Amino acid sequence: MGLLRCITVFILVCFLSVIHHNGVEGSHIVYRGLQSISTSGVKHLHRTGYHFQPPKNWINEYATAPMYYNGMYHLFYQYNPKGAVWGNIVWAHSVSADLINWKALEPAIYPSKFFDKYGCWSGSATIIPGKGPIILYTGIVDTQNTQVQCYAIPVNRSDPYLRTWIKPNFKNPIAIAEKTINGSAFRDPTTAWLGKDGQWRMLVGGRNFNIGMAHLYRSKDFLNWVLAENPIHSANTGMWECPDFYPVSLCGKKGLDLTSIGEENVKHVLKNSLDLTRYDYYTIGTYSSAQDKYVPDNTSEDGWGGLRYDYGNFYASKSFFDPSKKRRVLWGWANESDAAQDDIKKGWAGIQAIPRKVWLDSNGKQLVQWPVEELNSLRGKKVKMGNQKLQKGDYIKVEGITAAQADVEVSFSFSSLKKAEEFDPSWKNAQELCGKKGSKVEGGVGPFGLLTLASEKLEEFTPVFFRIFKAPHNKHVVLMCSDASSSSLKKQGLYKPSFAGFVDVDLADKKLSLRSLIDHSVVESFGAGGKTNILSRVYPTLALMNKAHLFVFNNGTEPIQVENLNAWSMKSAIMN
Ligand code: DQQ
Repeated sequence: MGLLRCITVFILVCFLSVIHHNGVEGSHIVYRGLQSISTSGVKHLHRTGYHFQPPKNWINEYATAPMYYNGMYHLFYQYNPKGAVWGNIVWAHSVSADLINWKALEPAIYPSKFFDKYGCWSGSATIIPGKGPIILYTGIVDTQNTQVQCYAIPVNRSDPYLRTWIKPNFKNPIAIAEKTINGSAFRDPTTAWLGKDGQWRMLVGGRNFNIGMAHLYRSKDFLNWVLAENPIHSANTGMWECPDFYPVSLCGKKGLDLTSIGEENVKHVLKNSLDLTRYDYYTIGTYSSAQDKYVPDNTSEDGWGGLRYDYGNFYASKSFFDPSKKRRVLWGWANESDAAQDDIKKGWAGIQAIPRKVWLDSNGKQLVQWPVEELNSLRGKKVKMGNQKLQKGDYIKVEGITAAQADVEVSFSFSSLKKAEEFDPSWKNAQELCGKKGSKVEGGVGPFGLLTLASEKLEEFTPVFFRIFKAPHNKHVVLMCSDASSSSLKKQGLYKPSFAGFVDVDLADKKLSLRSLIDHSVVESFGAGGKTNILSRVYPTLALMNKAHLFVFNNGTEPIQVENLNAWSMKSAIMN
């Protein structure tokens, strides 16, 4: 990192830390005057067809306590029943048999006790062998946002929907901030795991000055919890929200449940949602159960330059083990990129990314994600394109599907990398690079990819594309972009970033693949089989419904071959 960039980042960290040191820390922007303005009518314009959303109002952390129990998937999410901005938070609850079609139930957890009078914030579910599920969540006890950890249990665990939850008075709250802990930065308990020593363990996100951390608690009975002397891990990154800690198998895509934590033949993943950047970062590393310590591998950087689940709009995610398909499933929340006033007008805010299966890449250095297979049940009419050459400047329309609500899988190939542009090693920041070298800036190998949500005459479009650079020692750098800068003619109040990430992929076969899930105001893309993923929120004004189009394009001098493209119109899911 250049000296100037280091200084800028340092100043930014200090500035943001100062804001966060005012004693009351909440993480979401609070619009007191707006949070209880009830919705006068829901605008359907940019609502999604198959990405989860409730009928109206604000959601965040859709994936608070995801779980599979007795044949049903449960989703609880942070919800404002009174308005379209953050506030009045309760745990809304939906259930599904397939992770795609959802039935809304009444809120499961809402303020009702002295320990959660001012809010029921995020948490997790743990299924206790022989006893059933228990939810751990953060209660807000006062107007200073003082946070404590609480528990709730279902009234009737043989109810397939687990509709009603209670918070027993006995031992609730189970953890309050001790003197060493900052009580307004102490939240989001993880799923607990049972150690080989017979003790349960859970993590709670926290911050001490600028050090983000995952506090470790132990319990013999799930009711009496004792703070361990040291956090399981910490780093100089600012507050850690919604930590998630789980084992991954060293070979294959099979998921593991938390009983494998601490085993020798597995790796461990620690994910933190960094409040200062509002992105989800993870490291891959080793956990020693003897010391109760997690240490990231030296290939996994801790902090703002580290690996991200998604290089777009994806935050406060949570994973769970799905025993029915022996997989780990990851959920993330995608906030709006428009202004709070827009959200009030449209009567809703926040969607959920498509649930993703997650596993360790064969290189052992990163995770790979892919939409759960159940999504394919929504695929309708299919069109294909194959052996289509794209010369520099070609834009070829993919006809015959509903391009505003579609699933596209494409594999591109090229015959040589000779024309790739030189990579300047000072280009550390993919998003900055994509901002400079957008889809229209001519390159050598790339930019090539998909033009999603495009209007007929290309006044609006969201390109998802690759650009390949030549690096020293015969290596190549692959940049993947999802660029919202031309996504909408609307000028005011929209955040239109050139989201981007580098893709660690072997180009020996001279091929790159891409999948994009397009859904009216979201383009969720998976590069190189899910190695680098980017979700963008966009608000077209022209590229709407049947006026939206899909293209393949190439703006590099090296011709690109569309080897195989399959695109499907997507049916709408049953959504709450
Ligand atoms: N949102 C919740 C908190 C969490 C934050 C409150 C993350 O529990 O830390 O709605 O966005």
